[in-house]
Parts: sequence; structure tokens; C-alpha cells
Amino acid sequence: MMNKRFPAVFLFWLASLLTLSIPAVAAPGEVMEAANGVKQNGWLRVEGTQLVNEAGQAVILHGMSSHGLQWFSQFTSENAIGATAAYGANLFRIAMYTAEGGYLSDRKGVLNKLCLAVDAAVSRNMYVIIDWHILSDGNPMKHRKAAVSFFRKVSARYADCPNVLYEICNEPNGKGTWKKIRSYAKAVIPVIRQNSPNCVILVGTPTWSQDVDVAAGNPLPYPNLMYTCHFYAGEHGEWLRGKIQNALDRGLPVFISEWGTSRATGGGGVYRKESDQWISFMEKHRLSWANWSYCNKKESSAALRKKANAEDGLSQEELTKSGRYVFSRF
Ligand code: DCB
Repeated sequence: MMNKRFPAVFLFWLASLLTLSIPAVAAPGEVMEAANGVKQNGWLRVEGTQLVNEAGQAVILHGMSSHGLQWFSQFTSENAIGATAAYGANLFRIAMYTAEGGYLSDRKGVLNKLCLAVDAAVSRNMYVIIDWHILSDGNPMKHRKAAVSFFRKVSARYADCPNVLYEICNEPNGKGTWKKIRSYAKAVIPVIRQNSPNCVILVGTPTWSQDVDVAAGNPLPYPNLMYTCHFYAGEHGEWLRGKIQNALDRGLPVFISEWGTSRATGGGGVYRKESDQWISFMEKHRLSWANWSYCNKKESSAALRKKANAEDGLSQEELTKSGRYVFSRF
């Protein structure tokens, strides 16, 4: 016999199931901030190869990288960044492209977007990476002057802010050899340190930030640096983990400031099995990471579906395959 109350009971059951399985949706107006963020850890520094907090305890940062700030700043508001904190992220990376319509074509406008995004992450108790996102401009020396003046400005603004880490060149490639990166770093790092003497700075490595083994052969003469290694699970595997292992063994601190579950184009996959191997490697070595990318572009590395609205929290339904995978691992 059909129970007349069936629809109501069913709806109640469905609703409780949904709330149970989606714990991270923010109630409207609820403030979402990182649970293990800046209030808990304070200024960071590098000891040996490990990132540590003010008390000297190991800290691991996990979070999303934005896509290009010139295209996807709608996902860098307080609420949007807070929605990642609700899932356990304590880091957000702001990818400020230099070329491709980024900072170099609209310095005032993009700097303004960057500062709003940094302030948003700060309001959510998160660590935040200011990323000078070189890509088609593969040699960081190409825009050294612009970089120096940019970093002078932002490091003055955030001099006393323990939340901020500086990533001085995203992915050198082509003519961006380790020799060129070293000269560039020697021009930029002292400028940042003049304003913010104790901040952590991330340095890119040759071949789209893969050659940490090369950097390990001739590291820079400054404290509190980490060297970036980027991977895309669809094509970078055991051989790249070997390079990281080599660098760590030689005492070089490594930071995974960008990785994707996709191929290196941002598409293809999701490569779950390969991503699992990377996640266990990163856990084993207590490496910090940021995942590419927090946007709703139609590509498999994007964490958000087309219609996602990050302003009122994110349900599982608003996340892509990649987003669901990554958000469950913060
Ligand atoms: C890096 C870049 C990042 C790029 C992703 C995926 O590039 F840091 O900016 O993002 O990895 O390729 C992609 C976006 C696309 C966008 C494109 C250009 O996902 O939506 O259209 O940037 O702005 C890498 C990483 C690794 C390698 C090559 C590139 N690699 N690359 O190993 O060969 O050439 O972009």
C-alpha cells in the first residue's frame, strides 16, 4: 500500500542525507576561515627543507591557485576564497599573469585586483602567495625592471603581514635558465627583504619549474627560500619525483606551488591514480601545495563547474571531478 506521507518522508530523508554528505557548505552569511592558518601559526620560516611556524613546528600549506587574475577575479573575493577554507584549505595562491593581458598590460587595474585578493585571503586567516606568473615570457630577466618595481610596492604594502609569501617567477622556460633565474632573484629578493625581512620567498626553476635538481647544485645565498616544483599528473611522474627527491636529499627546500590532476595543457584526465601517487609522495615529504586552478573554465584542471557560485559556499555539485578530488585532500 502506498504511504501518503511518502513524498514528505522521502524529502526529509534526502535533505538529511545531503546535509550529512556535504558538511562544508557555508550557511548564508557564515564566516569561513582557515582552521589551521595564520592565527595558529604566525610568521613562517624555513628550517632545513621544512616550512615551520613561529613555534618551530612543521607546517604544511594546502590550497587552490587562482587561474589568471585578469580573467577569473570573481573567484578571489572573501567569500570565494573562504569557500576553500571551509573545505580545509589554509593557503590561496594568486596567479598574476605578467603577459597574456595580465599585469604588464594594465598595471593599475591588475594590481588593484591583486590587493583585493590578498586582503580577502587575509580576512579568512589564510596564507597567500603573490605569484608573478611568467609563462609565455619564459625568461624572468625579460621583465626584471617591472618585477622589481612591482615587488617593491607590494612588499611595502604587506611588510608586516605574516600571511604573505612571494613567488617571484612562476614557470621559467626557454631562455629562462638557472643562471638567468639566479640573476633575476638577486635583483628581486633584496628588494622584498628590505621591506619584509623575514618573509618566505618561492623561487621558480627552469623547464616550467621542474629542475629543482639543477637549483640544488647552486642555490641562492639567502635564508627562508623555497624552490618551486610544478607537476601535472597526466604527464609528469616518477622521473619528476626523482628530481624532487634528489633536491631534498641535497638540502633544497621544495614547494609545490602549482599542480594539476590533468595534463600539462590544463586539459585531459582527471588522472586519479597518478594524482594519488603524487599526493602520497607529497604527504611523505610534508610538501606544501597549491592546485591549479580555482575557476570554472571548461578544462579538466578547473575545480569549479560552469554554474558554480562560490559566494555562498560550494556544494559537491558545484565542483568538477578534479575539484571534488582536490577539495577532499586539503
Ligand atoms: C602551467 C602554467 C599555467 C597553465 C598550466 C596548465 O603551464 F603555469 O598558467 O595554465 O600550467 O597548462 C593554462 C590554463 C589555460 C590557459 C593557459 C595559457 O590552464 O586555461 O589557456 O594556461 O594561459 C605549463 C606547465 C607545464 C608545461 C607547460 C606549461 N610543461 N605551459 O610541462 O610543458 O606551456 O603552459
